[in-house]
Amino acid sequence: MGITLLSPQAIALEAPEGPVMLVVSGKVGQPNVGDEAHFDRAMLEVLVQHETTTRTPWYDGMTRFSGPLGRAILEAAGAEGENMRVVALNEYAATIPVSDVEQYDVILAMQANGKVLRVRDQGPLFVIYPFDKHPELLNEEIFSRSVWQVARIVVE
Ligand SMILES: Nc1nc2c(c(=O)[nH]1)N[C@H]1C(S)=C(S)[C@@H](COP(=O)(O)O)O[C@H]1N2
Ligand SMILES: [Mo]
Repeated sequence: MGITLLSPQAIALEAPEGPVMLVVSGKVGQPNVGDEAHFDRAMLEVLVQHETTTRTPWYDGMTRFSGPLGRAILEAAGAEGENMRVVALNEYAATIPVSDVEQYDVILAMQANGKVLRVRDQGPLFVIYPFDKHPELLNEEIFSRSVWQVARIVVE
């Protein structure tokens, strides 16, 4: 099933000014550095944000995560694809179907309980699914898509 996320009105993506936190490559229709879309922290902060308060296998008790919606990142990059290959700093990678971010409010969390996620606490970006709202997500397949220390997304 082909999915089009690029709207004709999409605003051109400006080049990053600060350190690059996320590189989106592959099927990117809205590149800002070569054929890739690079995002610094400020650029990620102006995308549509979402808060997810949930239990996870990685933190004790309920944790409030916040960050841009996965679909907002894809839209900003003008991404058109079926899958996202999400790659961590340590090269761990998982494939997330684009349908997941359309169906669920999946975020790339930049903060947990109001504190910026540093690399040492699984930042700078942590894929967080809304587990508490959708208990069907509590399974090993979705856990394996819950990539922390995200550095890159390849849209395929
Ligand atoms: N960056 C990174 N994210 C990752 C992983 C990893 O090794 N590195 N492991 C994944 C897998 S396979 C699972 S099941 C969950 C839970 O991993 P844990 O049981 O080691 O906490 O995190 C996922 N996210
Ligand atoms: Mo896993």
